[in-house]
Amino acid sequence: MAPDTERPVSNVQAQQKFHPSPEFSRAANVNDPEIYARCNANPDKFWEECALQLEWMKPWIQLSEWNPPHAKWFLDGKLNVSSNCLDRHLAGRGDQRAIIWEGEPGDQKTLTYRELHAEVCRFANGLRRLGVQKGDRVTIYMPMTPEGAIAMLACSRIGALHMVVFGGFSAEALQERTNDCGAKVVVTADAYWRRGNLVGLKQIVDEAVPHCPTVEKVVVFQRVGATVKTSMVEGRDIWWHDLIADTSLECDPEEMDAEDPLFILYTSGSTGKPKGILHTTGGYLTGAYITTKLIFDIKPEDLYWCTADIGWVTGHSYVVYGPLANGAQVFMYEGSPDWSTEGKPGRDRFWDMIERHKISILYTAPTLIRACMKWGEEYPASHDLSSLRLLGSVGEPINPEAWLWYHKHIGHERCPIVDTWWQTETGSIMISPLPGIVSTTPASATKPFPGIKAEVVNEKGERQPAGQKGILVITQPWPWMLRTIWGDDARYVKTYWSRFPGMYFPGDGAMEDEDGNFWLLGRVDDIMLVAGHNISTMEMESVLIEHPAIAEAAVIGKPDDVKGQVPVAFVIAREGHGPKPGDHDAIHKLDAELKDYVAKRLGVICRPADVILTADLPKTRSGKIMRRLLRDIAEGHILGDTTTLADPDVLAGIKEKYASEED
Ligand code: 6R9
Repeated sequence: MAPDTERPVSNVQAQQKFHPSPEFSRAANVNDPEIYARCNANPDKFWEECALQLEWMKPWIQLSEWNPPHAKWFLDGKLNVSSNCLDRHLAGRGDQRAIIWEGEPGDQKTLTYRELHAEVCRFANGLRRLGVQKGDRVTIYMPMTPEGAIAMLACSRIGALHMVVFGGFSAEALQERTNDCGAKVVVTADAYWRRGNLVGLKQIVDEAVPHCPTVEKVVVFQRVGATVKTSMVEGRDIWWHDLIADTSLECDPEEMDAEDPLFILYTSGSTGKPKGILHTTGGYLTGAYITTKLIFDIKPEDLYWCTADIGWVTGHSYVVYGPLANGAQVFMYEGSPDWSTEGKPGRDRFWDMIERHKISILYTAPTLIRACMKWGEEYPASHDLSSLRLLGSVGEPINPEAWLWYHKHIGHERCPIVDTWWQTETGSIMISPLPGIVSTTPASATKPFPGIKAEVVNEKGERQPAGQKGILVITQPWPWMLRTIWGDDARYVKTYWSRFPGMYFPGDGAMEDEDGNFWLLGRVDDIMLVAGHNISTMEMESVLIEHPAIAEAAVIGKPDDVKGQVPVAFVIAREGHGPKPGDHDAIHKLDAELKDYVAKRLGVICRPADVILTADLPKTRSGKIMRRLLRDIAEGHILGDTTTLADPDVLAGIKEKYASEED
C-alpha cells in the first residue's frame, strides 16, 4: 500500500483552480506577483516598508533583535496605536464613516472618524480619571457594540493593556482571566441582545468581581437601558455616560515604545489554564495594518465586515486595529445570524444586512458557512449580494464543500476567497492568498504572507518533501509574533519553541504541495493513527460533508486493540435530507451508506467504525469543534474541561446518541 502521507489532501474538486478576474487583479492593492520573490529575499526591507506606512512619533534605531526565542522589533521606535487608527485619518477622511453598527433589534449607529476620535478621547480621559495609567490592565467584557472598540482604542491611547473577554464567557472565565492579569478596571455593559433575549453582562460581572482583588472600578455602558434592571455598587461602579459627561474631546496619546505591551488575550489550550498571549505595540500594529491592506484589499469606498466578536483575536486585528489603521469603513453587528430585525427567527439576517448596507467585503468562519449550508441556499438567494467583491474565511480549515458553497451561493462565482490561517499567538494572518495575484484551490490557504517563512516538517523537524503531510513550523521570527505568555515565560518557551528548537510550533498539521501552496490539516492532536497510517480528521470530515445528506461532521480516533485507532464520525444531517428521528431503517441505511462512501473515497482504512447521527456538535464559543470531548465520549472517559463550550447541553445529547447507536 502506498504510504498514507502521499495521499492527496482532498478530493477531485479540491484540485480545481480559481483565478481572480482581470478586473479584480487590475484594481487590487497588490497586482505584482513579484512581491513574493522580492519580500522573501529580503523580509527586513519589507517589514520596514510596511512599518513606515504608519505614523511614528520617533523612528526606530534598529529593526530587530533576536535572542531566541525572544524577539524585539522596531527598537526604540515610538508610536501610539489609537492615533494611528484615528488622528492620522482626521485631515483626509474625518467625515467618512468609521463604524457602521446594527443592533440585533435593528437599531443602528454610525460614527465618522471624527466622532470615533472624540469618543475614544473622552473615554480615555475617563479611564485616566479613574486612575488608569500606562502599563495598567483593563478588562473589557462588552457586547459587539462600537463601545467595545472605543474601550480598546481608549486603552491603547493611554498605554493601558486591554484584556478582552468574550461576552459569552462565564463569570468564572472572566474572574480567572481578570485575576491572572491583575486588571484594575472592568469595562462592561448592562446587557445585550442575542436571539431575542437579553444577556445580562453586568450581572455576570457582579458575580466575578468580588473575587477579583485587583479590580477597583467597574464602568457600565448602557446598551439596553430601562428594560433591564442594573444594580450599581456604590463607590465601585460608574456609568459610562457619567464617566465621560464632562471630559474633553481631546486626549494626548501616550508616546509608546514599539515594544511596550498593547494587549493580553487569553487563548484556551486543550490542557491547562488559558494562556495570556501578549502582543506589543509596533510589531502588532504593523501586522494588523499591512495584512488588512493586502489580503482584504481594503479601499476607502469599501464597506468591510468581519463577523468575529472583539473577544477573539480576529475581532482585535480585523474588526478594530487592521481596518481602522487603514482608515476603512467597518461594519459591526451585535446579534445572532438567525434572528430578524422584527424580533423573530430569520435565517437570512446576514444576507439582509449585506444587501441593505451594501457590504463589499465579508470575513467569516467555516462554522457559519456550514450552518448556512445546512439551512439551505434559499436564504442567501432571496437577497441581492452584488455589492460583495471579496470573501474571507478563518478559524478552522474550510472543507472544500463549504468553500465551493461560499464561492457559489455568496460570492456568485465572482468574489475571490481568502482562506486565512493564523492564531491568537501569531497576531495577524500568516498564510493566505493575496487575492489579486494568487489563484486559489478550495481548502488551501495557499501561500505564506510575503516575508513569512513557513515549512512542513516531520517529527524530527526535517523538512517534508512536497505532497507529504507533516507539522507546520515558522522558521523565522516576524514582527507581529507574540512576545510571551503573561506571567509565564517558561510556558511560552516550552509551548511554542521547544518541540523544534529555533522554530515556532503552532500545533497544526499541514502539507505543502508542488506549487508551494499550504494545506492546513487541523490541530496536530486531531490526527489519527489508524493501523499505522496518519489520517487527518479534517480530511475525513471534508469528504463526509460532500455527501448530500450531511451538513457537518466531526471525526475522532477511538482506541482499538487491533488498529491502534479507528475513526468514529459524528454527523449532522442537512435540513430536509436526513432520516426522520425514530426512522431506524433510514438511519441504518444512511449509516451503512456513509461508511461505504468514506471507504470508497479515501480507502478502506478510513472506513468509520461508528457513524453517529446527532443534532449538534460540541463547539467552543468561537465555533471550533471540540473533538477532544467527542473523543472522551467515544472512549467512555469522564469529560474533560468543558468550560469553553458554547452549549454544554449538547454533550449530554451526543452521549446518549453514542450509547444507543454504537455498533
Ligand atoms: C485566528 C484564529 C488558531 C487555530 C489555528 C488553527 C485554526 C485558524 C485557520 C485554521 C485552518 C484556517 N485555524 N484559521 N485552520 N485554516 N484558515 O482562529 O485564532 O482562535 O487562536 O485559533 O485555529 O488550528 O492553530 P485562534
